[in-house]
Amino acid sequence: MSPGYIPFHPHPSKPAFRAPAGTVDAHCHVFGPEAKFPYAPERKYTPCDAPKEKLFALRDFLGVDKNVIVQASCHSKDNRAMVDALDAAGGRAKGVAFVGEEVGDDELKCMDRAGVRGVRFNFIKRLVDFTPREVLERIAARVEKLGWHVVVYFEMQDLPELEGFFTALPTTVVVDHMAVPDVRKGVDHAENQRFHRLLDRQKNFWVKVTCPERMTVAGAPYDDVAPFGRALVERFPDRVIWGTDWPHPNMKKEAPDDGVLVDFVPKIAPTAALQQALLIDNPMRLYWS
Ligand code: 0GY
Repeated sequence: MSPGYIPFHPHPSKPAFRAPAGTVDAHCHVFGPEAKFPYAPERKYTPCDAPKEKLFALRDFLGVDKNVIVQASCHSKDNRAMVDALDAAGGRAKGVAFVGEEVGDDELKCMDRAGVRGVRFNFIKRLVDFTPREVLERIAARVEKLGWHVVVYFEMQDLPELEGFFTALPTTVVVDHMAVPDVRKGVDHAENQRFHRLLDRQKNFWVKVTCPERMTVAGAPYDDVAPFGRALVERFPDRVIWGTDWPHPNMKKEAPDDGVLVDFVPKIAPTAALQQALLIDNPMRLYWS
């Protein structure tokens, strides 16, 4: 297990960009508190406690209206902290769960009532143990009946091996973190263009333009990542969503300033129409309709 963690930024800056009313932070997490919601024994890192109260305070500070709370690997299949946050959010949060095929139909229905709208399949080897594809296919078939989608987390160099599995999924598929490109290779690199072609062909695929802080080589304010986000937003304006990734689990060097992450938005969505789609219309369609 990863020995340490970087706690989230204690004093994020007030963003210069004013998020339009109704903005959704469509990728963030809650962790613990450990005393109430212990971390999973099989976790690969231990995060700092990042309870719902802190998330809601950050939401208000950044001028964001709603959250999509995504289950991260450190809580594994125990979705209680996430569901507890949905229950407390007064309709202002939806969720994405992590489940195994042993999950009961009653539990799925219960999570649906709480506001869960998707499951996450994580293909990052440093974060999770391997799950056979047939198991994931059976889970996808079950959640499809609830009208949920599948969020996939993988790194771009693994796309050739995963693409066939992804395109066979019966649900909407939401790709985490721009498919984690290697930004040193550039937007026009064959790997990134292959990902764009996949989105072109597969109208059921969406993408989160999130986590520049995980991909950057140059550091904040992430100008080396902006061209990747902007290319996606301009080419697929009605299938992109944005989020902070607070509390930034498993970051090894420094905690990003969430205000700077909000200020990344106009760099990737330069017009009011693109911002409206990215921050409000698209996430509302995917999570609240
Ligand atoms: C993220 C990124 C990470 C962690 C997780 O499930 C997770 O533990 O998602 C990561 O370490 O890249 O999406 O927040």
